[in-house]
Amino acid sequence: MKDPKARLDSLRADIERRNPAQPEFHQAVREVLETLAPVFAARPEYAVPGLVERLTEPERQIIFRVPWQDDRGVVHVNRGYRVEFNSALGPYKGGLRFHPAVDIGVVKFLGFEQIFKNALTGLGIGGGKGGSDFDPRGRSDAEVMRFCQSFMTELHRHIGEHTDVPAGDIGVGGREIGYLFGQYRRITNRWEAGVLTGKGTGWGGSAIRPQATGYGSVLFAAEMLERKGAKLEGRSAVVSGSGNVAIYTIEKLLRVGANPVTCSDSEGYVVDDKGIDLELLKQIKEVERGRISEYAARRGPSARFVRGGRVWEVAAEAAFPSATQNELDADDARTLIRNGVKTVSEGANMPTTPEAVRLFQEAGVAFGPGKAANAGGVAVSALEMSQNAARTAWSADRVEEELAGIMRDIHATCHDTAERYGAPGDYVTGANIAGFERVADAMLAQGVI
Ligand code: NDP
Ligand code: 2IT
Repeated sequence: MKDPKARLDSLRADIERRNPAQPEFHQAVREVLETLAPVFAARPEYAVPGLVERLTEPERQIIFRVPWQDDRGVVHVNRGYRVEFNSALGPYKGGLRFHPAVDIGVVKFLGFEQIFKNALTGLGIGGGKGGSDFDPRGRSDAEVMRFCQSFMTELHRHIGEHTDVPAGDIGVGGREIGYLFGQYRRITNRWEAGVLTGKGTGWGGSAIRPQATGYGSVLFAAEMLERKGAKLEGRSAVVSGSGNVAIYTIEKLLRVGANPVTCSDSEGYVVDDKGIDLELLKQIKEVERGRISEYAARRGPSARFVRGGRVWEVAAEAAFPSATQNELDADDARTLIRNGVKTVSEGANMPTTPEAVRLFQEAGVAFGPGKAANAGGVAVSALEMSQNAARTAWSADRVEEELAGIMRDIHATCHDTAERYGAPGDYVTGANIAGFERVADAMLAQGVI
């Protein structure tokens, strides 16, 4: 057999050839394969032909038409996706993204990452992802409802509490999950609470699910710093994005006594010298569904809006990329390092480019990859599934305690796995290998399927 590195390189070339024009998927696969050579060298049972080939090929890919009418009666046609990537550890699990940039390559990158992330939670969930190129921006509630109903009219036949359990992601929050759940219930005539997560707490949702990703990302950063004898308390932080993950990252940073000074959207960023005013941010983004430029206009002299600017130019000791993929590149990493950043925790999926990751690691910055650092969201989704199965609802305190325990375990698993494979402090290698081992063990035990 060829040496593991050469074998992985040739596998990678094959995957790129068979999946043309999917750059985000290629990037996600490359980042994982690059770190697996040591595990193939140390554990020949994983080097069996076909294992990586199966892991990088989705079990099922569904693409469908989503027709809907806007408030003026004009018909629009969007494309819907669900990629059911791997069910070795449990039902497919992962969010739905509604954003104009969604295509099959983006959904596959997200579904691929989700396999390893979900494995790291230890909670018995497989990996999947879906969404649409529908742009919810500027659409009325009624338009969003009609879109969600049309989307679910096709999706319902592919999902189920024991099959595939979607949730939110960019452009999909509590409002959309409500409309999707309503249509699923109407079509199937079943009260099947566990078919979707991120539901309202009055009708089967888990406490703390909206907070879970952001809270978890801050907990992961705190764990990384603690290993270095440092704390988040008293430190300044830059956060990108102003959606679900960013808002609850800011909330948790304030709770642990750190000072978050920024947030952003696709038009620019806000920097607030007094620290972000969480209530004002929530009012503008969650209640009014507005833009963050309004935050600066309403906050007073401590805040300014930098149109078209990059949040990473603001000096801080901790950075939380929480918007979208490839939003933090090598130049941004150099700026952050020059300004003394100590830790980076990925709230978003794959927000840091591979070169930027390398720069952080070379500079000794504690870097938490998304599949570990943002796993709190899907972990609480799995807890929501448990509560639904038992027809019960846990208190917010209980869920928050469980979340903290899960994030501590994920951190320890990544940390210890990296050490075991001779890469101490490298959470990217630790997360990829630990996630891979769990999925690969289940796949090998279940035969060639
Ligand atoms: P939201 O839709 O709530 O917020 C998304 C935020 O990111 C908005 O501020 C949005 O700005 C910004 N954004 C989106 N696309 C772009 C872009 N192309 N360029 C610049 N800014 C952009 O989504 P979430 O907060 O839920 O998701 C954020 C990230 O976290 C995503 O990577 C998602 O995959 C990841 N994630 C989410 C989890 C969850 O539970 N929700 C769990 C784990 C990871 P604008 O309004 O201008 O588009
Ligand atoms: O990227 C993610 O982990 C999510 N969007 C959450 C998935 C989920 O099923 O809760």
